Amino acid sequence: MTTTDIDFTFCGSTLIGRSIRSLPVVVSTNNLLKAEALEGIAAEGAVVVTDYQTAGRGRLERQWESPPGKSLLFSLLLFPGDSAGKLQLMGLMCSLGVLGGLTEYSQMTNENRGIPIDKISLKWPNDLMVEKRKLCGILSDAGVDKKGRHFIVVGIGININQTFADFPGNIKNIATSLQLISGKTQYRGLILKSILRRLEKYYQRLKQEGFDWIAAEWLDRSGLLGKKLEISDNNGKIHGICTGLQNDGAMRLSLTDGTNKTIYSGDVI
Ligand code: BT5
Repeated sequence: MTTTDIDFTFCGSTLIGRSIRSLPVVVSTNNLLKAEALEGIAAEGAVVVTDYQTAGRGRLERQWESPPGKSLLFSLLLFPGDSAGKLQLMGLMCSLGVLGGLTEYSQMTNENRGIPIDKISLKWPNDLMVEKRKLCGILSDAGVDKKGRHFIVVGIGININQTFADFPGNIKNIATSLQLISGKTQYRGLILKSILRRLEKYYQRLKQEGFDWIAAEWLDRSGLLGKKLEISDNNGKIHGICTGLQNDGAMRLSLTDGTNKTIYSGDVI
């Protein structure tokens, strides 16, 4: 499968995805768009999508692995105002956008796509999971361009048509794809458009209402409130019960010793 199965005609958005660039191969869509944003040569809402990344990145310089043509790998450029402290929220908003877009795509009427949407869950801070296997990862990078404008590049990697054989050994047991959960080949172009349309709605809402709804909506959709969580961060592992998210997206935990803790970054295990 190549980029030819991604139809990049207008996706119906006025901002997110009004300019979509499709490249067969790049180092990393985040690196490319961030470099352009720093130079001030990419417009708000610009999207770069590729078939293959030679050095796709996860958080903390981890690798994002994907064989050519099997995934949806894209980045988008946002100008959410002063971006200090907004990275986490943009990731949360985009994970809601991915879930909403996948839901819309799965309900397109002319064909049963076979995707069990109710099995897809949100994992803090911004993964989409199916039964403990990762379907989608999101990476947000912040910067300030030459004109002093704060920007955020959000990179999204979704496993679409991988079989187990396509995953390298180190992630075979922790990854899944839409094909694996549906038993069907899926259409990356349609999925991309559905996600961009959903992100457009969320981004317009953010521009009108501000940021405060994002964490609340994410928490509601995640079903994590009151759940026992184990989170690893720089200081080790922490166990606690989720008592909510702060408006900036940080996780609030009630620990077994009765104290409360706020976690700004880490991985739910
Ligand atoms: C992420 O990091 O999950 C963010 C991934 C973002 C990838 C997109 S693709 C487009 C854009 N351009 C980029 O260069 N990146 C973005 P993190 O939470 O740190 O998870 C990384 C970990 O996920 C790795 O250490 C592996 O364990 C695992 N992993 C790597 N590739 C995977 C895959 N295809 N599916 C599931 N898990 C994977």
